Order: sequence, then C-alpha cells, then structure tokens
Amino acid sequence: MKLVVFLVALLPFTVQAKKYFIPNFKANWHKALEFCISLDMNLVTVESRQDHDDLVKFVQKTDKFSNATRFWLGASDLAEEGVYTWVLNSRLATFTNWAEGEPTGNDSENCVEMIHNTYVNRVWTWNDIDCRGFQAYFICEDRQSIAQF
Ligand SMILES: [Ca+2]
Ligand SMILES: [Ca+2]
Repeated sequence: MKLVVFLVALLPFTVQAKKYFIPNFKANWHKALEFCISLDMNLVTVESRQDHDDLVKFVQKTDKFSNATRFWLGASDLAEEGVYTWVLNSRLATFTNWAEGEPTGNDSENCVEMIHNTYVNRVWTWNDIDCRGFQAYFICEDRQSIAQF
C-alpha cells in the first residue's frame, strides 16, 4: 500500500500554460486566424470559466480595453450551422457565454466575437457575426500542457 502511494506521488500532473497576445490591427476572422498561426499561435480558445476569467483579466490590462471592446475568439460554426467548435482542436464549444438572444444563428453569422460594452449591457459576452465582413481586434494564444512533478 505504501508503495502505491509513493508511485502515485511520483506521477506528473499537467498544467496548461497560456500566453495571450493582441496584435495591433483589426482583421476579419479568417485573416486573424491566419495571422495567429503565422506566429505559431492560434485564435484564442475559451473552454472553461477559468479560461474566460484569465482572458478578461488579460484584456483589462491591455490598451485594447475600453468600454466598447470587441475581439474575435477562435470559434465558429462554419463546418456545420449551429454547431460551434474551436479551431485549436475542433472540440465542441461546451462552455459558452452568449449574450441574451445570441447566437442569432444563421448562415451569414458564423464566427464568434466577445463584446464588452456596458452601454448595450454586454459584459464580456459572445456574439456570432459575419466572418469576412466584420473586422475586429483578435487574441492569439499559445497553449501548452506542461508536465509538473
Ligand atoms: Ca451560423
Ligand atoms: Ca449575432
């Protein structure tokens, strides 16, 4: 029994190290994704409340934070209407933070943005919008699983 406990204590656990970066220009969703990939990063993934809170804390410390902040997230329903997945890993977006009434849900709005605009009562909530016609700031993310002992 003691031996088992000892072995379990030796197993590593992994933590996710996330690094965010907001480039200094606006782009449509496809260009934003392309740019993040060119940096060996990806459009940001928000798979949990913790991811959400980390992201908000990060944005609040940048010069892109205002009372009317909006930026692309790395999720879309381009593959199948109404089914939102993350570009990072093609996983279903199980954690979501849609604004009331969103996603509007049609073929012309397929990419996800996050909006912080207290004038219209949107507090870090999500909206689906035209992937090509709309230009916004965007957040690139470098996400790595690091084994810790
Ligand atoms: Ca759609
Ligand atoms: Ca919408």
